[in-house]
Amino acid sequence: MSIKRFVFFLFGLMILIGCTPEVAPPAPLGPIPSARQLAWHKMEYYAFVHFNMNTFTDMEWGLGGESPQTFNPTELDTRQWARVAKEAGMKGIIITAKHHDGFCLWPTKTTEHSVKNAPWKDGKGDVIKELAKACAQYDLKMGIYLSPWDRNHAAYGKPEYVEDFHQQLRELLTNYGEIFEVWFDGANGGSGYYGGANETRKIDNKTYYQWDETTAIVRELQPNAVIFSDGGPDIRWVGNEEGWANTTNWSIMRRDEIYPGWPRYVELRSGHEDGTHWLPAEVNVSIRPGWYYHPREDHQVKSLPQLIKIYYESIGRNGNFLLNLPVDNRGLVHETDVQQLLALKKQIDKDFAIELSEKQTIKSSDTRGNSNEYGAENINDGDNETYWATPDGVTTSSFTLTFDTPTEVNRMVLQEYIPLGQRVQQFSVEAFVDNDWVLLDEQTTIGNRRILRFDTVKASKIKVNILKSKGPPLICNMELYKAPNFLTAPLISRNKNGEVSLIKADKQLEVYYTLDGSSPDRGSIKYTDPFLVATRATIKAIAVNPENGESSVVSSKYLDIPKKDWEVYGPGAVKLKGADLLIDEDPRTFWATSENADTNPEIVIDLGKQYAIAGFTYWPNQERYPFGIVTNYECYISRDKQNWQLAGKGEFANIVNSRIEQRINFKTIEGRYIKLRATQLAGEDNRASFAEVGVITTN
Ligand code: FUL
Repeated sequence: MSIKRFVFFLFGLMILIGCTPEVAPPAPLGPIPSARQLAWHKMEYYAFVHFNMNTFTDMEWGLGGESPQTFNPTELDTRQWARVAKEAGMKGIIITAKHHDGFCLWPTKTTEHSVKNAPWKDGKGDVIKELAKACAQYDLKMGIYLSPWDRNHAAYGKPEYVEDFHQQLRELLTNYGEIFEVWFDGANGGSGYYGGANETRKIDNKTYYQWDETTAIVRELQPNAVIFSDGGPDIRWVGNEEGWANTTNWSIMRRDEIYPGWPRYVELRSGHEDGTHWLPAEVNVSIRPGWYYHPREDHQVKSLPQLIKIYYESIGRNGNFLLNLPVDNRGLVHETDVQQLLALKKQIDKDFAIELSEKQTIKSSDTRGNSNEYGAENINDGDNETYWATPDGVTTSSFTLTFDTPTEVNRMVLQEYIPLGQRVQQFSVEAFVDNDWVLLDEQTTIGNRRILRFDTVKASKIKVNILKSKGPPLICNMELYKAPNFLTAPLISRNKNGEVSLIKADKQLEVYYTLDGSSPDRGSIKYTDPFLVATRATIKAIAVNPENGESSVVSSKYLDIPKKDWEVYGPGAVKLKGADLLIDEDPRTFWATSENADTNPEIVIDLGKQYAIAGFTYWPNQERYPFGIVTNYECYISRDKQNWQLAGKGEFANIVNSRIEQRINFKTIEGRYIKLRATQLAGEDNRASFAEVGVITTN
């Protein structure tokens, strides 16, 4: 028998006796994740809680000289935080144990600037201990944010402070059970209280905190915890605080180039294709504009469409999602935030309700070793430890799922088997619809988890083409879903010309509206394109899901006369340049009077013709750091811009804390010109700002 024949005989015999020859597993490719990083990838979605001194001083960055007496929550209940996080589907909570102002939420031995000198619980409280207990009760993991920058510490800038910083870390990692993540913030603005010195201190972010020693402490005390900073060493920042990763997102980076405060931070959004270390991205964003609680942002909690977008652009783009909850000064997650968190959970549950690839057949012509061990059926076996792999050298390939019956699909989840490295550089997805292949999407990276959203197709097959990969692609999971149309009330917007648009969150929805104040239903006017509303009207609109007839809640907006012919003047009948921003129907833009304005800055609006005016509206500045908010006003009306009649004066109560539209009604006066005078402004800036001004007419 020749050698060749003998080998065939041997293989035949082995198959006969049921023992398939073992296929060598694919070799790891490039940097691979550590065990602690792999565990972190499974965390997926968890809460950040910014709650500390700033919560009581209404600041984002405290100065460091605040009195511990200021920290005094009235209803602090960490179990409420944990319950909310759990109900929202989160897996852990990271707490700001110490922010830049230096106040410590636990009774540290390193400083007097802590809860032990606060009135809360007579100085016997420990927020970290309470949170650790609550997390244990709700089966959540706990993480710690410890700011390296400390604006309170007298020795900040000297080696003594770093000793205390390390000691604080030791306390936090020793006394509160298991910690899953330690969060080091790269921010440093220099100036501070520093024990009363009130000066600016510069440190070298790369060397001052002795990062090697810092890492060693974490490894020693919490070997399973990951360390977050701009550049890791375990987890990286995603390079923005808005809640998105790039569509190309490598979990690897040339880590040695990165340090806290790295100026090339935009590269953090995509990672480095030629990375030297596993360094996956965490997407941190707040549910409100600020990280800390400010009553003035109560109306700016992110909407459901905003949160959904963030979900798909973080978790769906190979990142983990760290959503910040600014716990309020009672010590509770605010009711509005709770409502939005639960709305997000409900919508995500709907989107991913029924997995469609289960029990369907997946095949590929390129299977490593032609055995089941690396066959395509591993892709939908519900087990992420098994995966499809191609033979060595085969980096372009595809796999196809065949449905028993044509099935509607609009979401795809794809996962690479990352313990052996991230590989895929380019891929596309096709659907077999009515005997034709249709391209659904073409993208770059997959990584731990990629979620694609596409228009619903009724497909008999779905094919994933790996177009480019650094080595044999290893795919451990694919899921398919048919998310229902995203049903939320339409957004009503009107431009300066008076044209109204009704914006829907999902293009599959139908929108119906009325202009007479009655409740809209499917028999009302169907919206197709923007339309002119030239008179006063209350528009009410609903979105309807044509799939099941379900309708959204009603959105409603009062529209007065269009602003098409309006012009804005300053004192002395000068037309104000750029002031159109205060009559552009968009409260996100604003216009402000100039620096050296009179003590009572004012604007005059020419309405183009005479109306019966019965009031006005004012939107205060919606900027993150607003200025020039008018708190007290006088309003005058004139027919000729010469003779003015006082129509109303007063205060916009609570406008700084609640920056919503103000509506002031007065006795009807005929006139063409309206003058708004600011008799008092919030803050020290003497400019008056106007985000939007409108009138209320009666004819
Ligand atoms: C930033 C900090 O300066 C903010 O205050 C906040 O803590 C955010 C999460 O990180 O760098």
